[in-house]
Amino acid sequence: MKRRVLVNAILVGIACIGSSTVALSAGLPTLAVQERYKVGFAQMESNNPWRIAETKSFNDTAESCGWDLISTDAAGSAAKQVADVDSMIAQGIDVLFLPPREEKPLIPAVMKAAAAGIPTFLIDRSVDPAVAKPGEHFVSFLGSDFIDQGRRVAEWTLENFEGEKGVIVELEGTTGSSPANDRRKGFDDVMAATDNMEIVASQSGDFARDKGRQVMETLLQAHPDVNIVYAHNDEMAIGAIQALELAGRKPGEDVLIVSIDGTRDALKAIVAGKMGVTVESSPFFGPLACETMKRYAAGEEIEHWVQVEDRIFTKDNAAENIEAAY
Ligand code: GYE
Repeated sequence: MKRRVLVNAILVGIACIGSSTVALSAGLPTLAVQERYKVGFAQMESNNPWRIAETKSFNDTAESCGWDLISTDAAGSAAKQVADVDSMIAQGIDVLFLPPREEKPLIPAVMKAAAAGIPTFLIDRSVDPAVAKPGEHFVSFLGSDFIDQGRRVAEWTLENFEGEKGVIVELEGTTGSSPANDRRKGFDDVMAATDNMEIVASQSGDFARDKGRQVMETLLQAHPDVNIVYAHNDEMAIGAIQALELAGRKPGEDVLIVSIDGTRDALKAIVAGKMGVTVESSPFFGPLACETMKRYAAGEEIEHWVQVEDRIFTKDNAAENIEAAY
């Protein structure tokens, strides 16, 4: 950490002298060191606290990083997100920060930005790596290890579930998105190798609270014996808690709720004893995006995956983290 800060200070120093350096990776467009950058941030939707916190993080970083920020909101439509990127390219952005809603439909946006010579950083979600490649079509993916998040939730569940046989309902994120694909894989692989655990239903709640509640209501009819709910994010976990309570169940007592993100509502639910665990997935990408962009402009070769480290929140530390949560 310390070393990174030092390296950055030196790089910022180079930037101040005004030298324009060339990126080391072949095939990628270069980014001149400038005082101000015209930056595009193409957000996918704003229907949950995670997305709102992420957008705020970019807005809050803009001034100190010298960004003239063009932000859009695709309102949950991959097609609109592609169109938003198109329009940013037409407006002549220097850099693109893109959280691709889904892995495949956003490939055209990445390819068009690459063809237009605009360095692109994928933020918080990735695209299909078989088609669009870091170091070639985009600079880097900045984000968490979603397989590991799913695995950590599964391992915590195995250690803390007190029943004899786990009857698991899984609420998946947005179909075709990298966190939904990988959080499912990480969790399911652990459970598949465990005798007393069965995933009886797995369905998408689109990472949204309302959808999570509706899907849980339906799945509860078919699987009244459910005693573990794994949600791919906290918003769906909160929706599931609502559905369970409405049906007279007691989340935290007769159903163990486990999830990912670390939102304020989830931490409160842990403190209230309704939720067991949430593995962190931080939305505060602004400062990391700034730092990585500046390293790139200074000619440093950027790792293809700038990996974010995630904490884990349980009853042991939820209360003390509520205030800093979103
Ligand atoms: O977990 C979820 C959001 O892509 C990591 O997207 C992100 C996920 C996050 O909608 O809450």
